[in-house]
Amino acid sequence: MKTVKKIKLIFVILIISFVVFQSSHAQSSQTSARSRWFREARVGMIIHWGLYSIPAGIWNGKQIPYYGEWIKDRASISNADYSKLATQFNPEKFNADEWIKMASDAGMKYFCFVTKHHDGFCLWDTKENNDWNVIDATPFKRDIVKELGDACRKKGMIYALYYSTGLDWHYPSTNWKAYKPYYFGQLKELLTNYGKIGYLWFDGEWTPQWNDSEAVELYNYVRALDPDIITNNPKKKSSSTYGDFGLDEENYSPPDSALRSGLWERDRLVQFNTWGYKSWAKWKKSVDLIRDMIDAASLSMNFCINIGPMADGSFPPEAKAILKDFGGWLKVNGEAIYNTTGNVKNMKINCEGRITKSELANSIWYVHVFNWPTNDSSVTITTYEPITNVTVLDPRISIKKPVIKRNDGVTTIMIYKPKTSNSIATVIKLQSKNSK
Ligand code: JFZ
Repeated sequence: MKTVKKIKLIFVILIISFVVFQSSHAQSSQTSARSRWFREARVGMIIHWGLYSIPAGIWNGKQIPYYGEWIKDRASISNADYSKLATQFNPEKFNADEWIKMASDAGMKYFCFVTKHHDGFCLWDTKENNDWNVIDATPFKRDIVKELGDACRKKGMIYALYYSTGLDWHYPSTNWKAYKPYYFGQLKELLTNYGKIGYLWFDGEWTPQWNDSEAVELYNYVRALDPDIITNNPKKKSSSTYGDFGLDEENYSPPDSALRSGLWERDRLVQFNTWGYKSWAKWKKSVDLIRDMIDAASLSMNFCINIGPMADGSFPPEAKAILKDFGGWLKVNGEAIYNTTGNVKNMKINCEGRITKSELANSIWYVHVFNWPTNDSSVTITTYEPITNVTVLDPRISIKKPVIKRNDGVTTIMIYKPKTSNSIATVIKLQSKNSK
């Protein structure tokens, strides 16, 4: 009898811990081993590239508004006309190693590729269809998902994948019964044939055919294929309450209050109002994008920059220039972004800027000064921390000896504006006696 009771008890404990584990995985992802690479990496790149990169925002001579990758929908292009794009897809300048080198030189630690967008076109050698993928339908006939994965591994870059789960205009996701085995089969290919995948990004969960039970089944299916993988929230991507991280996607940002808990990735465009390349869309300024990245880090969020390469497989020159600026800034100041957290309380600055804190060592903070105060030209930092050491990360910028005062447990640090400062952000490193 006793052993029966014991067995029963063990069973109950097992069931309870299973339920607790299931419901708490979103919270635990903030500290779990699975998400460690994500928390350390802080910055990545995502690529939107496919058949839609050929018209690049123009159809029948007209500029088509909204996202370039939505052109089939926004210009009401027939299936027959859209399919013709596949016969033209022959990006002779595509070189996976060059793309990954550009990402790496820009300071990016992970690389996410859109394997299948809403047009349903597959950029890998899928066996789930024989007419709507890069091998069977284009003259190019190269497995792009594989080439990029190999290039990432050579460079030590983490490889991540985007897959439009809830929306497919080619194999209609509205016919759920038929579509489900199709996309489950495709996810199996992507997660088993292409080496280790850092994260999987689901999309289309905002469509009417998508529901919560599909999302839960999908998440469990993917975790069974790869127990280490992390994913965005498959129920609602602008939330971090399910799955492993939420997305602060440009144009669909969650409210600030939502960003205070959970893991997050902020995604930003380099061209206005498009992810896929558009020949006529305006470009953003590097300074705004880099400050957006710093702001994300100051909120403990990752930052992922979106690039839409051109139809020939090359990056637009404007994108290259932006990436060069990221690389230049991160090369000197990366210490203040990688392996840091944000949400620093107990520290205030009197100018426009942000604060991050090292996760590698105790008691090291980074103050990112955007604009120096114009009135008295000195940055003042007040904190409870017993700061003793103040330096600038950029060796080309020299500051006068800062004034450090400590009164009633409050440290006040005054730093005079240097002759030359970084026009994006000058990073000041603060250390206390407790730093190690
Ligand atoms: C989606 C895609 O539609 C878009 O093309 C791009 O791939 C981006 C990364 O993700 O964007 C959204 C996001 C949210 C909604 C619509 C499109 N929404 O809530 O309606």
